[in-house]
Amino acid sequence: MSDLPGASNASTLSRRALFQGAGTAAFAAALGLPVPFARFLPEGIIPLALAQDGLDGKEGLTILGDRPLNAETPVHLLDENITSAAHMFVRNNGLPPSLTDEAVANWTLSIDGEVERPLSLSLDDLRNDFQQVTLQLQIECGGNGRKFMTPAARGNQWTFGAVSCAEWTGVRLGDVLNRAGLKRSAVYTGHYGADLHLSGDPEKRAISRGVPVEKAMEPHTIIAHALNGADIPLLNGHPLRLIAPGWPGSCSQKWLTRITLRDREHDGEKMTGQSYRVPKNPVAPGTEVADADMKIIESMPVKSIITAPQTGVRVTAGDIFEARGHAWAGDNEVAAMDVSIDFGATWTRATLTRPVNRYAWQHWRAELSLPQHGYYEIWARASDDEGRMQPATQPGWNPRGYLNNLMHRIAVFAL
Ligand SMILES: Nc1nc2c(c(=O)[nH]1)N[C@H]1C(S)=C(S)[C@@H](COP(=O)(O)O)O[C@H]1N2
Ligand SMILES: [Mo]
Repeated sequence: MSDLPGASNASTLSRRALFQGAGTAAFAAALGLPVPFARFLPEGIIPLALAQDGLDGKEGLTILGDRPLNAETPVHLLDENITSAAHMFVRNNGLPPSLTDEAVANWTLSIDGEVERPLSLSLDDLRNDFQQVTLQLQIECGGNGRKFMTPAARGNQWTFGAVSCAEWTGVRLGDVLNRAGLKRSAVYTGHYGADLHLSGDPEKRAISRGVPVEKAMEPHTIIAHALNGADIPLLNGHPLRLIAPGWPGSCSQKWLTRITLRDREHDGEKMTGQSYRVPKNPVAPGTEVADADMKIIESMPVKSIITAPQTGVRVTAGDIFEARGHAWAGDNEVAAMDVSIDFGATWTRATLTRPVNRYAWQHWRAELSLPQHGYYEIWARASDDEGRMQPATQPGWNPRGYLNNLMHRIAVFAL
């Protein structure tokens, strides 16, 4: 069902077992050892020996769950200016499609709904008939940081690593929509992908989200067929995915097969109810909020990470060392980056680059030194161009734990 390409070794077998929930016999086969207490292993718990073994084409990711498969990137592995495919997090709501060469060769993207001329485009059509663009675009899961919400919110307990900024190549969604001709009635998109609902029921959708037409027509919203100059990894949406940068990652449909133009807000799977929505007005932590009092998340908030040094590092007191990382701000630009070595009592301005293109990560660096032997933390916080700054603790609590842009901290020991 969700077989991965290149199935030839034991580790791939283990992954296949994980995907298919094939159970403990497959775990034992993959480990090459009996698992005497396998009958007690709770469902959904992956033997560590296999979890460490990782995922095809991925390196060092922390697996949060296997059905659906979700894996985040330890922050120090995000140190690259352009996230490599191996370090790109994975967020699945369902089961990735099984892709044969034939399925990829015959891939079509349909554009329908409120358009003058419905289109059916092959990968070659997209490559040959439209201007190709290459952009560095950040994608952050709406639930990144959920782990730090109090009271806790249900869902994947992402820490800081459900974010990436890679170099994507593809075509502007706006160019494709202009080719189809938007009717005046078109106000929202609805996205569909080839993955399966967790139940395996082909009638059900894992996720189908959309964006207002203004966001769809924005020149950085693209249909991508390549990542860092190569095919997109299967787990990140091969052979075609949407990227609506700066908005919750869920707007960036993977394994893209169809975009339908709607004459109203899209109401696909995970567009309604409490999914990817936050209270219209702030609520006290723990409050239950009626669906009618929730609004769809659009731009993600200002945020940053410290990618070096790695938390727990040992440095020599008095020596100068570099701290660095990245910052981003949804639809906005990051205007300033500050770091502190004294638990936020004083702050030093870091050097911050401009984005190479809108929606690209901005990179920051600061030279630091610690006055004497002891325990320190580096705290880092970004401010956007409208004066909004990352909070030291959780921002507005919301029922599903979205948009947690609290600042990142690392531990440092001075010898
Ligand atoms: N078809 C499809 N597209 C999807 C998803 C999915 O489950 N199925 N997950 C979404 C969510 S919630 C996020 S955060 C991003 C994650 O992208 P990545 O897995 O490539 O990092 O993909 C989005 N696109
Ligand atoms: Mo997400």
